[in-house]
Amino acid sequence: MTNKKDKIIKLDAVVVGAGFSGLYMLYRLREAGFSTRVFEAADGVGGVWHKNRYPGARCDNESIDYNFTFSEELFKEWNWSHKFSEQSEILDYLNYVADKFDLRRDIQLNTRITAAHYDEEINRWNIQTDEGSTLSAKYFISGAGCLSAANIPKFKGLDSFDGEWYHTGNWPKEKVNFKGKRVGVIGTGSTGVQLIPAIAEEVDHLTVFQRTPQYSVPARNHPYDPEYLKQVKDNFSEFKRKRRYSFGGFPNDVEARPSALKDTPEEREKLYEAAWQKGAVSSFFLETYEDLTVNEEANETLAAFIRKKIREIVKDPELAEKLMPTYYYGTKRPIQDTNYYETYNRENVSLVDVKAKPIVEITPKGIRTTDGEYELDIIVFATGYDAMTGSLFKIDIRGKDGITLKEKWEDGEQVKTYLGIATSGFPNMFMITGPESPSVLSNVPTSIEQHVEWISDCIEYLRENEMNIFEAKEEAEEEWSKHCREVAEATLFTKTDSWYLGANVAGKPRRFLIYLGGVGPYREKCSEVAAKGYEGFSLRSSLKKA
Ligand code: N01
Repeated sequence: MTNKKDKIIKLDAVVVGAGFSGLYMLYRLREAGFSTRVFEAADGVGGVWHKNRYPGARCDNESIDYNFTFSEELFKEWNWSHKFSEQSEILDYLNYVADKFDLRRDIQLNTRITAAHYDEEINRWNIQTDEGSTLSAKYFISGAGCLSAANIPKFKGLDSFDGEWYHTGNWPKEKVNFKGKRVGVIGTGSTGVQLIPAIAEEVDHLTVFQRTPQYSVPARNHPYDPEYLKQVKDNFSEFKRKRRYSFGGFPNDVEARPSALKDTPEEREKLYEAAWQKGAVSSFFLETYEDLTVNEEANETLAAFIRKKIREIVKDPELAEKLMPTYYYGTKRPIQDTNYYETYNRENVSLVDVKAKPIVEITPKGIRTTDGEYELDIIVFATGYDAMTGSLFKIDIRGKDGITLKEKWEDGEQVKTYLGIATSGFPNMFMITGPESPSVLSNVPTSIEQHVEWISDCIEYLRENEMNIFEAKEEAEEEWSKHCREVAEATLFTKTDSWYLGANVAGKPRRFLIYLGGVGPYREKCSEVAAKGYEGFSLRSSLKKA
């Protein structure tokens, strides 16, 4: 019998992760004739949508916008039930995609890639998996996602807890029974805000441990009108074009008014109130006026409007004050909800301000803050992710001279990429929605499609031109990183502690790793680079053919 460890599997491309990115990457590369295999640590396809099964999980982008457009047939035959679909429906969709395009035969589930080392001698990536396989690939492509490495704060004593605990990003498949239980939720980001109302009715008592009060706006989710879906589908080409060239990757860019400060308070109120009543994708509020993310005073007009709404909804004025957000609206991920603030009017829900009275430890019985001990049966960590770089750093990635990605990015003074797609010193490695691309500040499937198409075109170009080394040039990434920082620093985004900056993870260097120049302009820049023979990248041929 051959020992798995002795057998080296040779492939053109190895792709990490079977979410939106990995599925489409596999489809494109296979269509182009490259031997490709996707490795997925979970026991099913779907990426974050496979793992985020917590109660209340649903998409907070509009369903018809949040899907693939590479296949008109797929787009037209899939019917979303609601404006904001729940997790199980998105997971069904991704499974449907995997089956429709016969992708499963090249996806290896239950297998984590643990290491990927570039061998300069032979110009190949040596890749190890946790079940002992060794692979040799020309191209190493990460579709690991920006928000997949769970952030579980290192509270003292977690191991001693006698009850059950869960992180929302690794939710079990079996139903968690909250009935009659005293439940503590740590975290009030997009996830906590979805989860809290969804479990409040079932639990005996819910204690929310809040560090930063959040702005949230009503989603007003509803079943889709089939007539509306038909209209969108009938205009597929226009829908796709708009999505690709818009600022945020959505098909309907809103016509923002120039400045919140140029309208009268009454005009502003009318605009904000209309958005509040309509319910919308939360980022829509930022599109009411052009200066909301760059001007503190303008931002305050919207922040004050939402604070007023919180005071109207929450009946206990003292509690309402505890829920009052103070940061610049939109500089943490905008949130939308169904009955979030209303949930605090329930008798069985209480709020603990852990900024004022921090969590000291987890005890066998529950959570101890500086104010006392809260006895709990279940603790839910809705504490988010080690975003942007966490999923890459979970793999031991080494480029030229054995330098690890972590050494290059974290021990160096700055993460540096060219276009968020590649980084110097790591030839033939590509990142789908990598750091310094629009990624999480865009409609993510739009950005994934753009990167996947750019990467597969690039790999085809290398084949056609008989080249086998592709690498970002240091000077190009230097310039791009500087540009990314300058764009971000001209906004209010860098003035708030958020996961965009890595501020949610203790000890993580504070860097803004998302390109804020807009999806459309970014796409044009990437296309221009490709049209100029991949300017800013070094394309060459190794002596030994890979
Ligand atoms: O994570 P978060 P999330 N002690 O980082 C708190 C996407 N998403 O899972 O704000 C106490 O936003 C932390 O407090 P603070 C979406 O992009 C998409 O909610 O850092 N509290 C915060 O309240 C989203 O933005 C969908 O002070 C601690 C919370 O935990 C992203 O995922 C749905 C703490 C974490 O909030 C992440 O959202 C859901 C500590 N030590 C999520 N550490 C869609 O529908 C952290 N917190 C597409």
